[in-house]
Amino acid sequence: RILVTGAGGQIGSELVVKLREIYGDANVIASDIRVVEGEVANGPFEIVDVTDEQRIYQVAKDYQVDTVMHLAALLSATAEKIPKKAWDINMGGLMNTLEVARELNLQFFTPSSIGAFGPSTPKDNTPQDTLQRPTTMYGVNKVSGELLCDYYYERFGVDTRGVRFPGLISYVAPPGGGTTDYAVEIYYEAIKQQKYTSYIAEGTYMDMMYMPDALEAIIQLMEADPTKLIHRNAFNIAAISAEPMDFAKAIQKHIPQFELTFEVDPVRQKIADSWPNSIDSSAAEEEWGFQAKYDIDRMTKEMLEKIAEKLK
Ligand code: VAH
Repeated sequence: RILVTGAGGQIGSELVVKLREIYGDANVIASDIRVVEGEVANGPFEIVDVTDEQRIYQVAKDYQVDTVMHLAALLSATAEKIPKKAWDINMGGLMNTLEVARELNLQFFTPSSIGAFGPSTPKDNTPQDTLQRPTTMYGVNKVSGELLCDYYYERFGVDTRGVRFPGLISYVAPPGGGTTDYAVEIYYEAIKQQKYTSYIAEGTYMDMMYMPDALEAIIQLMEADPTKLIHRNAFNIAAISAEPMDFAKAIQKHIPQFELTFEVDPVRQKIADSWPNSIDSSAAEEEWGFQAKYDIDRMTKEMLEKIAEKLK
């Protein structure tokens, strides 16, 4: 049985559905700080505030879970607005969930991010093992989280595993308070108004990934043979290195009149500028067979079709 925290978020809302398809509804317990609508509600659900360790322990014990996928967190732009609260939730929640995993001997997944890299990290084809001096609270949380998860593996033998997610693009639940959210908004605005004003400047490359590839990566990593894993927290995974104009060009193949303009948000631009342009995922490919399936054209076709359906 699997407990998912942050099940109402951008990743959680789709991961829970996919896990239930694979392992059965009753075997995937969704949890979040507030009640969640939609498909996630079609199976076991519990209110869990990850800053309450006892509550996490109780739910994990009651359902006799053997795995926890910890997704509850504040994303980069939100974390910059409320850094102390971001630390309390992102690090306090992680420590609490790791402690429960240690006490109940649970397999453990939590995502890191390209946000775990900083301005002094090599920007192109960022290596798996490299300098990580992030300059955002979110980045500090992610690099600390990677170290904490590796510590719990080395010190207590907790089977912790993680991936450094690029900006994730999906049409089910919107991201909340991320820097890469423009790459989701652009598709909704393309359908609604055939135009979008990007808060990230032209020419700003970041690694992006379509949600189906992200979900596949989580499941593949968690099912990987542990004797093959040289790294654990966390693996670089990459799919699409793109700047706003790349999305515009891909959209214009379907909506020729689509127009992209720019009104840069200095706060989120600063965050984006501190992150890599592209990352190297060879360690994940070699150690557990990671392979992204969606490029920007295949993702764009599907995103526009699904959002058009959703907004009917
Ligand atoms: C964010 N979507 O923008 C998240 C992610 C790499 C970006 O961490 O904060």
